[in-house]
Amino acid sequence: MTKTALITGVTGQDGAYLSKFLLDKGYEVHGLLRRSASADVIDSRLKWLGVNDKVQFHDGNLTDLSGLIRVLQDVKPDEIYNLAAQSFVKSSWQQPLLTGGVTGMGAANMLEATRIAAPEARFYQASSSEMYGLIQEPVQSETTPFYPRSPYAAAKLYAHWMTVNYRESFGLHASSGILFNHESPLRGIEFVTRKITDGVARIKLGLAEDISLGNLDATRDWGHARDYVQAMWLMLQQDIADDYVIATGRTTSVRDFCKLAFAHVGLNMEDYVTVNERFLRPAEVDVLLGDASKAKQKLGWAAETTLEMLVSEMVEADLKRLSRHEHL
Ligand code: NAP
Ligand code: G4F
Repeated sequence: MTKTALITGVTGQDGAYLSKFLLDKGYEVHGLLRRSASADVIDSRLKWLGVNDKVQFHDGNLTDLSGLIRVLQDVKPDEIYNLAAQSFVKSSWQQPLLTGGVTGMGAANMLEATRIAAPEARFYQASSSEMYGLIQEPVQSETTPFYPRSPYAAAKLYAHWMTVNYRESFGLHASSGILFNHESPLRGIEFVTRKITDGVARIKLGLAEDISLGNLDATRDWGHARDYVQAMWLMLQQDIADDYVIATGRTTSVRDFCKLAFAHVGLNMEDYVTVNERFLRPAEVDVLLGDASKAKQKLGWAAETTLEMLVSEMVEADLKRLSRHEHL
């Protein structure tokens, strides 16, 4: 029997990869679409993956509970993936209340709408390694205490505990995926990996002279979004809902990510990268390194894409995109 999924954040990086993954599995895929004046570009990621006309869109916003209830009543999903958020950490200091409202309360709205209108549906919450913040253990697992360092992380932590709470209080099949950073050619241009690969491609093509970055010493456990959406789905196929860390188990500095990206086109990063205070944060998450052994043992999941593969795929995609004057 065909399964039905509803994805919030369907126009984002993960929403696009998850849509493709579920459509390939034979799902009927519905997406929540927030109203935008830029309607002509809003489905550009789905288009890039060739699935924009296979997803059924529904107007809605995470901040509007009654609208969410109506969408759930219409769609009657078997699975709900709550991926929508104000997801850019740096912006969360400029817009702390909006971030709390969308990323925190928005998730609570989705849980509440599910409880009211689709209590039998399985629910996935997009939690984040950013919740570990000022890390309390050198390698972070499901049992590592959280220490959020940004309004974004505090909002995600609220959403995470609300997910656990709705599971324990109301018996919802609600799982929380604590995903470490995952990237792809569809990553937003404001995030550091894509900013670097786009910059490298511009420099190589003679369209730019340098890249201005912030903290080069921060390290992240970077994987590929395509691998990570599989883990989301696997969580919802389990009999019992639970929380899982999803990570590669390797951490790399922003500086070393840069070196790899420049090396891919035969250039040295030292000749092109400058540091600008503008890109520093009021509080930094210095290191993230995940232990995904629970996901490996219980879900049979492990990251397939190495950092080298990810960097080369992203640089190549940006070279192609810029050569064709395409934008994303
Ligand atoms: P993304 O590319 O920034 O996508 C965010 C999505 O949320 C977009 O579709 C956006 O719509 C939508 N959205 C924003 N505000 C909304 C609102 N008020 N109502 C409805 N939709 C709204 O994020 P991503 O990288 O795909 O990440 C997916 C989720 O995983 C996010 O919750 C993020 O915080 C979390 N996460 C990401 C990572 C990572 O490394 N990528 C790691 C851990 C957790 P528009 O297109 O209209 O802007
Ligand atoms: O790419 P970033 O902006 O990602 P960040 O802050 O780690 O957040 C991402 O991953 C989280 C999972 O841990 C998600 F929850 C969240 O939604 C998002 O997807 O920054 C990565 C690192 C930071 O330490 C930052 O200070 O790169 C450093 N950095 C150095 N220069 C920069 C820059 N970040 C950005 N965005 N721009 C720079 O110029």
